[in-house]
Amino acid sequence: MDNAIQKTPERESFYRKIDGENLSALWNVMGDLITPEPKSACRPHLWKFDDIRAYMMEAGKLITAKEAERRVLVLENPGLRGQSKVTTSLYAGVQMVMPGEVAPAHRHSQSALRFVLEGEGAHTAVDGERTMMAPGDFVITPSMKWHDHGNQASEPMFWLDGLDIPMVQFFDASFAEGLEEDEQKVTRPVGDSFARYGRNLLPVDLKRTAKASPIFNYPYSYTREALEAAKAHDEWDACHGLKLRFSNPVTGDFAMPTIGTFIQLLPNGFKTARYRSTDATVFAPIEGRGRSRIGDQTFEWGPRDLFVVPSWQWVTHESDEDAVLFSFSDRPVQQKLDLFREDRGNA
Ligand code: 1HN
Repeated sequence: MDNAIQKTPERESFYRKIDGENLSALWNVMGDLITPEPKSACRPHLWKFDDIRAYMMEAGKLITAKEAERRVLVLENPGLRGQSKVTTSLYAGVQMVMPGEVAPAHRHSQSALRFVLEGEGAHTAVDGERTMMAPGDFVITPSMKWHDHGNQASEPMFWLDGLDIPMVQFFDASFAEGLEEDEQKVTRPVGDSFARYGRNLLPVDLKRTAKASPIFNYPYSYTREALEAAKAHDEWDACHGLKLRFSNPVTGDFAMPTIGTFIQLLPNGFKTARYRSTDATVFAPIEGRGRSRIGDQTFEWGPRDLFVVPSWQWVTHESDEDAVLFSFSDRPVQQKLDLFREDRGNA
């Protein structure tokens, strides 16, 4: 499918003629449409958290969370500039909420995840319930659920936002609205959904149609415990170290319908075997240091740095200390559409 079609004056004049009729010849573009392997404009890249943090503090002097609605610096993939995309299908940004600030309530079709990077004691409210946030916590905001953020603590709070914005854009399916008040009414106590759904118990006749997990904060303390328990048994995978997937306790599926989220432990000195998959992935180390080789580039990372691995590029990770990496991708969507592929090299 790579053969370039010869040009002749007759053909060129034909193309010009049909162009005026909003028609084009498939045989000139087929090779770009149907590639033998994924070809992506998305490029590997790493953002240092310290740099982003400094720019965010500067932004904090320029605009309030309220005026901005969300004070976020968007992670723009260098191969996809101007499109607010970290990968072809996903959006990512770093958000800051200063003490005393509120990011006002709104809701939209796009699903969001938060992965807390720094700070303690700020909260997010989702669908009438507040949750306090701490570093390493993974929080979800399902499609069309009201959400607002606030910080009544004394430190600025930083987190990574991941949204399915480019997917919703692709389907032209975006709806959004704001609320009159800055904060939505709290109707349930803090910790309610985790107490109900985070204990391996479900209401006997539960009939849930929502696709997102009823748990909206997966606290890092529990996540870390799960990793540590598995670590005690040396359950190392050659490509991933020890990798877990956040799940919806009702369905066993991913926690969110459009975004897959993962947490992985790489023990001190571990070097993974090469791996590639069709789901371009955003990584957020939260503990430890190391480096990742993506294609022919090497990226050194430490806690809170953010990096992106494009679709179908070989990746290896290496850690200098016990390292914990959060990551997210569009894997749930690709799997449901029978598009997901992975390649473990020879491992
Ligand atoms: C959003 O609602 C949040 O709720 C963050 O914190 C980033 C980017 C685009 C559209 C909506 C949030 C967002 C967003």
